[in-house]
Amino acid sequence: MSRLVEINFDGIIGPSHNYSGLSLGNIASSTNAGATAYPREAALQGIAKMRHNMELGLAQGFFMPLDRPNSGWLESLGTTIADAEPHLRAAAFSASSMWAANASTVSPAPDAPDGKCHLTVANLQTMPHRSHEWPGTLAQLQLAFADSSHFAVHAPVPSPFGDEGAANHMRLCSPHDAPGVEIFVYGKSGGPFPARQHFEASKAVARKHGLHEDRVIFAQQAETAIAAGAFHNDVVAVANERVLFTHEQAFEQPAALYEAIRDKLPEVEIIIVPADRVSLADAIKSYLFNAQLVTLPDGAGMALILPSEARENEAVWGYLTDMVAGNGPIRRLCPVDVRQSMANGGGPACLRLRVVADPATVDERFMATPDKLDAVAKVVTDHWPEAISPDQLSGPELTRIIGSARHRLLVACSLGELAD
Ligand code: SUG
Repeated sequence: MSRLVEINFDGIIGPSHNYSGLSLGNIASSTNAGATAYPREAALQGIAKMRHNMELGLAQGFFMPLDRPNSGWLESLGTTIADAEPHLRAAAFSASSMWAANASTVSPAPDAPDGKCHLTVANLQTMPHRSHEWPGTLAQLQLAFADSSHFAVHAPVPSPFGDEGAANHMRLCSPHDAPGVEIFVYGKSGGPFPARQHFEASKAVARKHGLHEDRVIFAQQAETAIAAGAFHNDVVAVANERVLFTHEQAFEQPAALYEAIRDKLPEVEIIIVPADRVSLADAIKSYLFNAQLVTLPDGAGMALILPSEARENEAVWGYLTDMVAGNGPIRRLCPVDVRQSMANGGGPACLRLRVVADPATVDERFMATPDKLDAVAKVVTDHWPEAISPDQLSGPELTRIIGSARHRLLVACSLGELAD
């Protein structure tokens, strides 16, 4: 019998993690440009988050870091790691596939007429350093979800329509294994910053997944939110089962969106955080909405797995503690330390891709167990570079260390076939 649960697949933070300031409109990335990064510490923080969530009783999977620097991509641009201009070299080294929320858009089986879980790999074409992720990500999705009686993995939406995956997609349902309402959030303009998710890409994904138009909503991201640094919608809103937790200023036309949701899912609970309690600036700085909103087992309600930065912001923590003291669906706050990722604009929710599926239908090499996480942590501890500053990226020795570290991880996880 099939048992559909939400599985969180975290991107293991790769050995080339660094701060090159590559993402215009992502305030943390720009602010920390040039700083020294600590890949080993970063990956161990990510592993600790996975362990934390497993201890809560949640299903956990992971994806391997991609092969970096991507010399094939540089070759297609007529250059090499040694000769590339610094901005291209940095783009080739980026460990950005750690943010698995941008790997793909997922429509679980109960939403699709063919009864399969559909995944479209995101093209991420707005940012050069992310635009070359998709072939490596697609290879992993095709392995992890190879069982074609349960999954359909789709190629990316073509250019010029930027698609950033699940970071701009929310699913409301009650509970996970019931048919859901899928909300595709796109951007039109972000003032000085790019709007990364194109409306045409959102519509294409919904069509490719075969979703019925009655169960789909398209909503525009607020221009002011993008301009304030919400480069993805998951920086200002998160949904889980029948709960939408959102900042008041996340959407261009919030009232129309809430009405459309209530119309399609009357049992929805919309928790709107007002700007006079938490400003957009505080929401973006603390990443309070980039929490994993999860349903705890055994009827214990929902929990927010938050970045520890949210606890350090008085306005944010004040709001959250008042909220959990009330009688709402969110019962628990769990801060986790993912500071290394946060300094590049990636919170707990960015680091994971949610897939509602029966874990028995997923290639078990991608499913986490405590023992496997011990083995992953050992490879990281022994082989991930301790520190990388962007001016070190040109050295051949660093390229060798990063390549061999990743290779050891693939071997430890029996995923040698992803070697290139
Ligand atoms: O695409 N940062 C990522 C962060 C992605 C966060 N994901 C979600 N919100 N789901 C980005 O902007 C920074 C890389 C650098 O500057 O070195 C970066 O790519």
